[in-house]
Amino acid sequence: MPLVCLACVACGKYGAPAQPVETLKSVAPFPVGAAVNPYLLKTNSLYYAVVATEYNSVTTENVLKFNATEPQLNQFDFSGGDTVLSFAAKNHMRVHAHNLVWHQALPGWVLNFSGDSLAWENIFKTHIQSVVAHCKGKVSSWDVVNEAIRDDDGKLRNKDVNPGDGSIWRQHLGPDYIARAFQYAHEADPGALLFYNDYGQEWNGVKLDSMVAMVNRLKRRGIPIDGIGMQMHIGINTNQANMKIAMQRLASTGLLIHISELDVSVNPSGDTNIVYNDALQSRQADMYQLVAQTYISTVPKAQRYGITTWNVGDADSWIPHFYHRKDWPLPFDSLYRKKAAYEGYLRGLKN
Ligand code: 9MR
Repeated sequence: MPLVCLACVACGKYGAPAQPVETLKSVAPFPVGAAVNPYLLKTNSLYYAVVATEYNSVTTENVLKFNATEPQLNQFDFSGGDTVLSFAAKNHMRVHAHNLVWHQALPGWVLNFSGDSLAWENIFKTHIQSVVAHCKGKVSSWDVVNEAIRDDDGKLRNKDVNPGDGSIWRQHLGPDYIARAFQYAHEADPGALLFYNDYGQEWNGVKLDSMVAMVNRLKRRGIPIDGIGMQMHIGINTNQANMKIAMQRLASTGLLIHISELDVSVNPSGDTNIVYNDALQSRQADMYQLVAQTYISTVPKAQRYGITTWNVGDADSWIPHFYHRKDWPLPFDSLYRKKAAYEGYLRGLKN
């Protein structure tokens, strides 16, 4: 028998349980999530452990998008989505599903589809209702319509008007396609919370005004919309005052507010010689802290749907690939170790 100091036993030092370690979800007064992908959940145990330990909400990054779920007309594929849904169920996590209607991530058959407005309405409604029905009972919420508003004038994207990044849905279904998307989704799963999700609210006042007006119109008409996703793909120089104004304006609709795709770029200008030094890491930590604090101080408690980062570790981020630049936008590094950004985020969530 080992020699044991009785005083230590009495004071709890000997064999005392380790102090509970703080995690994002243990300190946050609302759900905290990350966009995840099934490939990493299956192949990387570090990734799996970090997601399961730190978060209590997940968003499906790509696997419930149109091109993944209906790659051919009326042929549905939920393999990737089901992996994420069962991971979440096993770990008692909320699932925010993303997304039903977007002008991107469309399969070739939709882009090449030809038919009258009735035929277009049919593929639109069938897609929404099949995907929502499949996930019914396993997801809490949906991004029903994603990024429908233009950056330059706040009008609806329309492939007729801006072919490069216009919406094929607005082109073929008319401006009220947004309201109908919410109605179709609600019919298929009346229990799911339904969100409009977009980016740029913190830097684009025209777009912010247009978004607030749009959701207020939908609400007045009794369209089943429950929340707004504020993506917040921001950078270390993002303007604090504008961020707060955007949260205030969105919250003034009375809807739930989800910071839905947060990441903080440290290299927005694409400097090829950039070094991710202590100064940059600390500015990034401050920005993560500020976002969490601003959300807490600005969005009323009952309207806080939570904060979700877009991916988990720097190596998974969409930013370096999409912008062809070096960047480290997330709270975890490429080996899923906590960064200064994580500590800043934690501080902000504790606020
Ligand atoms: O992170 C996603 C990336 O892996 C995909 O290639 C891309 C196209 O489907 O979409 C990215 O996620 C986007 C999200 O769905 C909507 N808001 C912007 C996100 C970053 O581009």
